Amino acid sequence: MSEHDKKLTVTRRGMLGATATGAVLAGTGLGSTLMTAKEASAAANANLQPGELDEYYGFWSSGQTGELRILGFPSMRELMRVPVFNRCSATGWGQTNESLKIMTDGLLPETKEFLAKRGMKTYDNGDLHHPHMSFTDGTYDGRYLFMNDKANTRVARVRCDVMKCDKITEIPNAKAIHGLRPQKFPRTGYVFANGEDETPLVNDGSVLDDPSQYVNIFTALDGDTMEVAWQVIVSGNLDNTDCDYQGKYAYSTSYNSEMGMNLAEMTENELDHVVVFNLAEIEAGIEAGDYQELKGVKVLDGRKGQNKKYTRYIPIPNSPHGINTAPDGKHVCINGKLSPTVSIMDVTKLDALFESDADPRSCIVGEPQLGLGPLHTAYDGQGNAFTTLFLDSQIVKWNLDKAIEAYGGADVDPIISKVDVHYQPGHNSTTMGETKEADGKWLISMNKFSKDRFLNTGPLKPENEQLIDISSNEMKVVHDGPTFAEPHDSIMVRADIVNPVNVWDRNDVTWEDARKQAEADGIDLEEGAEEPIRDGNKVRVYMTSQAPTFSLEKFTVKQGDEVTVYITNLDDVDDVTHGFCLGNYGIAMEVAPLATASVTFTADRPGVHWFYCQWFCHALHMEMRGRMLVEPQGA
Ligand code: K7E
Ligand code: CUA
Repeated sequence: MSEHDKKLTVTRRGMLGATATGAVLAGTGLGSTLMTAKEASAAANANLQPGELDEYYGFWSSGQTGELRILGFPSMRELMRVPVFNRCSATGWGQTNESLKIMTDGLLPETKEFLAKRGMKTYDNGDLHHPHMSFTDGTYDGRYLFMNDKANTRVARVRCDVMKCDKITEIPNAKAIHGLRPQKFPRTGYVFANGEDETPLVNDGSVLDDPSQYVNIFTALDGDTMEVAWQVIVSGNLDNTDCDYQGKYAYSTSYNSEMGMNLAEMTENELDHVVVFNLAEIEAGIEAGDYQELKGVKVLDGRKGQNKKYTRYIPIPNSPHGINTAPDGKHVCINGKLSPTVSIMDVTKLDALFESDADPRSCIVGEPQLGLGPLHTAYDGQGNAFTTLFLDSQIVKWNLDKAIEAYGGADVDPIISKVDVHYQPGHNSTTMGETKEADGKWLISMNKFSKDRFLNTGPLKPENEQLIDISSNEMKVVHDGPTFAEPHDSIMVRADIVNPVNVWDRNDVTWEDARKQAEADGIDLEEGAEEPIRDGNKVRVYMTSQAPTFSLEKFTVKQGDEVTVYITNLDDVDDVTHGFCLGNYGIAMEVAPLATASVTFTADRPGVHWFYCQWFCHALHMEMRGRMLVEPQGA
């Protein structure tokens, strides 16, 4: 591209940005399409040239699609989809033995029984809202990503070295895990997870339509083992959660302190609350035996009115939603949703609530009115906050210190600027914004509706994630990015923190079971076997793959055999993934470089069945195929 063409591209993109912000700029006389040099350079940075790499990884939820997505920032190119709670046709997630082990190991026994009756091994849907990375000393450490499943009450972990899910834990006692955050300091550590829906503590049918006996549960998992560390019973449901930079407190919003069962009851009170959890007191309570054990978990009672030192309830105007700790390590913004305010909590004032029973509102040091429908707040690391206004379809940039001064009576306006977004933003996030290394470069507004922003796709339309340049006081929308069902939250992580491998380590634990079985059969996974190993009606087929062949061009089994196919990909080359797709058997899986993958099925269709490599790997990829010969029963 010539310098001249580059300039044209930049200018055109700049004009689009100016159009998007037109409504705000119009009133200020700044609604011109002329760009300053600084504006042009910011817009140019968002428009990567072919082959250029992004500066940030974006880790994206996918809502009811149930997967994790990886995007590049600022280009907003979608780079990868990582199946987690969903069934994936491309990778075999939810079908391979390796993925089924991860998806079933952490299920409760009662769930396994329930699913077995429906002929299922695991759930095949999920609702993934909140992906967050593990921390060490207040910033991302590139080890893991953690995420919730609101649909089926689970928490999952993705390994950042291979970008695959390695643990899924179903949370007992709680219902509908929603808000989720990893401990920031000293490290993760705990993963905090909110139960959104209230149910009887023992939900076995003995209590039904008696909401006075329903409770909500706050859960802390151990991020290293993914086992539940402890739970706390609370009053009111739990929405979003976050924690401090000191390792002392976690806190959750509750939009239904009334414990109402319908809309009118749920929104009755003027004030709901934030529940603050005192981690040291909870650990001491466990040490002292002040808990009941329920489904193998130590459950403490932190309900309102218990006056135990595990929790405090801070009244917050009507139905707060997002809760976000600022990179200054001191302030926490609680977003009012039905109230036009954001409440600023000072974490250094929390000790007093627990030690001296001070007025719970004494930790609130600011409560600016920002606009209609504040849902989530992000930060630039320079003392400013960015709050989504769902009803106003705007992002508001405001200053924390000024809001605190105004609360103290000073005549200052904390609002710096507003920008229109399209339309109805929920979450927003900034580059490194939920760490102490927030760098104030970019903001993503995750808008629930796109309406007219893209070509019409029928009644179901994409969401619209808008990239906003926040390097100056005047926010500029520079890119529209359509997304499918239905991201809620995202994080943007500096690329140097995330360093995935190119090929698997042959000693990886993922195929430990396959390795053990091969050893028992006297087979080397890396060599495969020439004939299937028969063990009653169980048949094990060991193959290797190396572009463009499988080590077996055919194998023979009997109708009714339970067949397990193990494939080890010997290609030690980055980006040479093979696959195994068995036609008309509904079987397909990915076999990544130097990985082993396996799948088990019953060979109940006699005849000739071709299998083929379904990941394009070589000029002779079409030729990479073979036959499964199934002898009819009685033959
Ligand atoms: Cu994080 Cu959408 Cu689940 Cu707010 S929630 S928008
Ligand atoms: Cu191997 Cu395509």
